[in-house]
Amino acid sequence: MDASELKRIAHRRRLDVLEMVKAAGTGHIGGSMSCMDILVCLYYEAMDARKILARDEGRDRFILSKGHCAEALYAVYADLGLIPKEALGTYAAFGTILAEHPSMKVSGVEAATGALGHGLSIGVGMALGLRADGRRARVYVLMGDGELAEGSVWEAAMSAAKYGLDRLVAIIDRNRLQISGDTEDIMPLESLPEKFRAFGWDVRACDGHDPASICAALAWNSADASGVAGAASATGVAGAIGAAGAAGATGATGVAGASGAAGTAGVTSTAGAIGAAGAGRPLAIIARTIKGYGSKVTENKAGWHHLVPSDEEYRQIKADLEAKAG
Ligand SMILES: Cc1ncc(C[n+]2csc(CCOP(=O)(O)OP(=O)(O)O)c2C)c(N)n1
Ligand SMILES: [Mg+2]
Repeated sequence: MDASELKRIAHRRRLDVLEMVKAAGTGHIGGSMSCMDILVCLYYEAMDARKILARDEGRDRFILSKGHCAEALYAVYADLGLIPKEALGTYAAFGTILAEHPSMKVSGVEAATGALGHGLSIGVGMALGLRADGRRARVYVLMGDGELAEGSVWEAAMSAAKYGLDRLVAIIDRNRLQISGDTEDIMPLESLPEKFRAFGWDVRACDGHDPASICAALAWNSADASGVAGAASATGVAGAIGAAGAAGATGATGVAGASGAAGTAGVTSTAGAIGAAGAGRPLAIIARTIKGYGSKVTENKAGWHHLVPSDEEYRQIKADLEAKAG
């Protein structure tokens, strides 16, 4: 699908989110709007939606670790036909299955989330299970950047590298805001790419509101992705970890010796290596986003993490999104 169509689809799904939150009188507009382009690129491009609809055992798995943004996921599910469109009107209502955080009662949901910091561990388990079953399916985990303050994320990151889970992809919605303010004030994350590399991961960066950029980062073997990956991840440190791990070297000499060659090789071959079975490194994609994306009313304002628009704000946000949705 072409990038401008993906972009329009994402804006239409943002309109669905707006309707859900306004009707329910609750919801997480900020984080839902920031991750929508990523969700659309995953479900309409990167993953095989037909296999997901058929619950095929070989389907790719997606885990919304930032489960507070369930309404964004429901909007995509309804459009794909996983749940009926009319069900969106029951979002967060008493007795609904479309609760404010996703549960496995909802067709398509692979893991119940909402308590932050667990999705990556679940993804590690799924990736191990799929590999044990001889399946080549991929596991994608979407996390918020504030969520990365949870220590369990880094335990999972270590184990993903230890087990060489090269079909596991962590996507970070890097909107730089969490519930009460700037991530760098609350719990500084930078340098995030270096943290993931130090944990033995490949790292790519993308513009989380540009479908072409997101899809390039999600691509497994394309030349584009290779460029992104090379630019983002080829350092002596990453190379050293990969090479030393592969060789079983633990001594300082082994790491230092591996650093130059492996670091250089990473520049050209990282994306290819990710696609190849047994290459051994999980992939982190850091998607630069804007919280509340789509309307000046909501963009980049921490308060919109969990606010409900007034009637006037609702009209303005709707007009802004409609102008972009086409
Ligand atoms: C374990 C846990 N602690 C606290 C919360 C409350 N909480 C819900 S959302 C949120 C902020 C999340 O920020 P971020 O991960 O950056 O999400 P986004 O900006 O994408 O909405 C917090 C602290 C939670 N859901 N789970
Ligand atoms: Mg955030």
